[in-house]
Amino acid sequence: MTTHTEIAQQVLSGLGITDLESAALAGDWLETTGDVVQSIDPATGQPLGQIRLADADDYERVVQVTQEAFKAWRQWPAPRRGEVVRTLGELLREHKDDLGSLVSLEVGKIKSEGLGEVQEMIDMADLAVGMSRQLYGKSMHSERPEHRMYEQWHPLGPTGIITAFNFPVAVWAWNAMVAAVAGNSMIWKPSLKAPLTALAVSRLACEALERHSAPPIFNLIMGSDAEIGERLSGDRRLPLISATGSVRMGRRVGQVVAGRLGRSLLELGGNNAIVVMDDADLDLTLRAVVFAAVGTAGQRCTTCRRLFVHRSVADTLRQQIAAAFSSLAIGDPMQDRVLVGPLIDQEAVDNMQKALVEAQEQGGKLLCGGEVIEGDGYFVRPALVDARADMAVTCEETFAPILYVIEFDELEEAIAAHNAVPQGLSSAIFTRNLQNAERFLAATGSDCGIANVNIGTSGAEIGGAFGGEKDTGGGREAGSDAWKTYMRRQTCTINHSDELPLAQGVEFDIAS
Ligand code: UN1
Repeated sequence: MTTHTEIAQQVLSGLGITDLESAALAGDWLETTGDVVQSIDPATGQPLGQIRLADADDYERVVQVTQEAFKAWRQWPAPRRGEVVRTLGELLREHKDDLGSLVSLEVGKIKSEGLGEVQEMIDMADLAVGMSRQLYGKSMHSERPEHRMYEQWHPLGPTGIITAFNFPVAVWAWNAMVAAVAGNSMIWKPSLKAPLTALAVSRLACEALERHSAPPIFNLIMGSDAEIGERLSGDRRLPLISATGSVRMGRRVGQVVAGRLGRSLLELGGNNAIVVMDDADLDLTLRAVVFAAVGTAGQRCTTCRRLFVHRSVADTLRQQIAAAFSSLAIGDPMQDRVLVGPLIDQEAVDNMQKALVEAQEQGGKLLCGGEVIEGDGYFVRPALVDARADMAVTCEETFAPILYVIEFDELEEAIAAHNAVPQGLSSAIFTRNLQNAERFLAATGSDCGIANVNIGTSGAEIGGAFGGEKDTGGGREAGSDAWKTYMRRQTCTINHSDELPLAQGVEFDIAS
């Protein structure tokens, strides 16, 4: 039988990556000089490969190449930039299966979700190609005669992209495809828990550039948050830093970038909830809740962590969810019928156990699951916990499959509890009643960036803007006008008269 490590190595060598230690990309692959880190397969605990991190000199070289590339790339017409992105999308289509396997092996999500992640990149490329012909500015009517006003959008500059392990490549694509058509060059700092996938995708990005003789706009640097993350955030040569990850990381990035008056785009933690009304279709609800709670082993920022259930249907739904949780196939994410793979590492397992202890100390009742599965890898059973909204642990994001069930009587009460957490990413209501649905979506309803009806909290499409409020950071990626964040806006006023009238009727005649 082929081992996971062998499959990973085959995928990488199929893409021409044999020397894994050249793990930075600055136009060409760069021999880095920092520490060596291993990429660990969370399903076996075994190494899949190793890479060498970048040090301060490597960082400097990557930034300089990225800066130079920007100077050339910003002069390419946007539709031509779109052609490069189209080629990248085609390469991703060609290598979808291999890349899907690599995602699955490196971060432990099931193969179908690994493939879904690559599809999300392809969708993003398609969206960005369309955008490359739609970077519209408006024209305005000037208050002054024979004057014309319009706004135009220019490329912003070299962009830093910091991504997390759980969507190791899709989130890069959300940023990179749009940043590229917007005319920016970029530096990607991937999670050190998923470096091989980042290498593989960067290899294809390089190939797309080579095919069009384009400047090296897609660059890569591997390093820790403390070392490379800090450098990127504080670097005035990078006008935009897009960061996806924990609230703690995002708060730091946001503060450092704000300190130099740069622009940041933050997509941070969620603590998403589903509200189930007494009139909900329970079969639909059950399927949606289980996917939202245990998909990607509860490690999506959109994972459903809190379930508000109307008291009249709570017993039924609780039993159905407990039965579904207990019969889930947990195991090797590359195997066909498995639905739940491992957590990313031992720390994630420990955090889950800690949250379960706290939940019980705070008065919650463990209804099923929560056990650590003995043997290799970081496998756990999804946990269902009877809880109350005032339990502190339900206000935190624990990146693991724990679902807190909270009963309610009135929708208003559920909405108030729903909104009473620091995070504001995704939310959903299950109901067949129009009034309930509309109340959830109204300005007084869900306070999240995403609000769904009869659909779970996870699995958003790239056509809609993605992101959330409060501690989630306020950023929006993907979606129709995402490109504006990656561009600078310029207002132009042109006087084609022989006079010089001033705005607001101001008189200033130097001849009088
Ligand atoms: C994330 O977990 O950071 O909506 C992103 C979803 C995916 C993206 C999740 N399309 O679940």
